[in-house]
Amino acid sequence: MEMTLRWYGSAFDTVTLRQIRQIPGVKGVITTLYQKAPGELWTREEIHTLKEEVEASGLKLSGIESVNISDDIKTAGPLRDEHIQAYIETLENLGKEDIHMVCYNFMPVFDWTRTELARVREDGSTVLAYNQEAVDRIDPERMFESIAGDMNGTVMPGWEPERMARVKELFDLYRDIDSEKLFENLKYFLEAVMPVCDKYDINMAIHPDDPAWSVFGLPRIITNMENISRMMKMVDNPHNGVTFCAGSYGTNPENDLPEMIRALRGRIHFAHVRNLRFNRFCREDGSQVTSWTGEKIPVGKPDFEEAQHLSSDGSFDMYEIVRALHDIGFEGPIRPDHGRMIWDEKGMPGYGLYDRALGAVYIQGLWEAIEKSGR
Ligand SMILES: [Mn+2]
Repeated sequence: MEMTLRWYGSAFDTVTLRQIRQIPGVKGVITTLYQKAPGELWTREEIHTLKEEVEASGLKLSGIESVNISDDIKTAGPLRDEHIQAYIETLENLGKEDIHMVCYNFMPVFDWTRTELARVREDGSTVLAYNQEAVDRIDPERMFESIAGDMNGTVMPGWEPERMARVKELFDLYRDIDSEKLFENLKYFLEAVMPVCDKYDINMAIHPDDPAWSVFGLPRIITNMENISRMMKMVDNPHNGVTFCAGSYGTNPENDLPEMIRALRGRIHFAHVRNLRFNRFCREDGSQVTSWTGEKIPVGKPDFEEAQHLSSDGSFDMYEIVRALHDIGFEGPIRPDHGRMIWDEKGMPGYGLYDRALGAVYIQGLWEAIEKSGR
């Protein structure tokens, strides 16, 4: 594995490349051209400039998160082919700049969904949290306003104000899109981009839907092993793989994360590792769920909050997650995921420096111990 940190670029991120360079073991960043609209072409020159900036700090540009997919591609809208063509050319330009991993997602309207960006925990840190009752109560068109006050003045990926101003229009766009149509449109997209991925050895790594269930009646397809298998079979190419995001798949406690990792050997191109704590969960019929770690989760509409990376602070067994990645011989970029806001840092919720740095070091500690104990 190659330890990395996500970085939004010098114009947007509160964390600097210099700071990232000083985190033990972090060799690269995962970044993006944050100002680019989905469907827009990334020129080779723009990519080259970004890469030079990263390399000047002593880090590697380990991959892109994300080259976003336009709504026309997701809904088979009138500009679909034009946007796919721009995506293909973007991949070509990335390949020429020796960049070989591209993360993307196929979520309708909202990117990841949380109801709180700064839930205060016992130790005074703040974290992102999700409460199903709050989601059920809220008018989706008001979703953005409800969390905008907690963004610390940052622009959050997938929650850009320009995009949220069009949220009603977006809901209309997805009115006739069910999960079957979404799968069909994903297939169309993947078939179109695989040749350029083959040519430049670019791994496409789809990010799961977060949380791993339908929100506001919108379809969500990248949620469990069955659906990932379907996605990989429908365009059967090793470059068609996944971002294994523990915190996203893990929102459903019935997703056995280590088992999924083992089943995905060879198709995990990027890993996001973080922990969360379940406060309540139940199946749709209201029945209790025992999570893959054996935890009996209190019954109720889902409520979870992000936790420290440490196993002891959340519901996941981080040792088992890292061990599974180690066992499958995972060599791709990995990053700590959302961190808590601690030590009075003000930054993009989930993407401050301090707690993610702690996460990066903890994951590497687990990795080292697993590697040495296996000898
Ligand atoms: Mn993730």
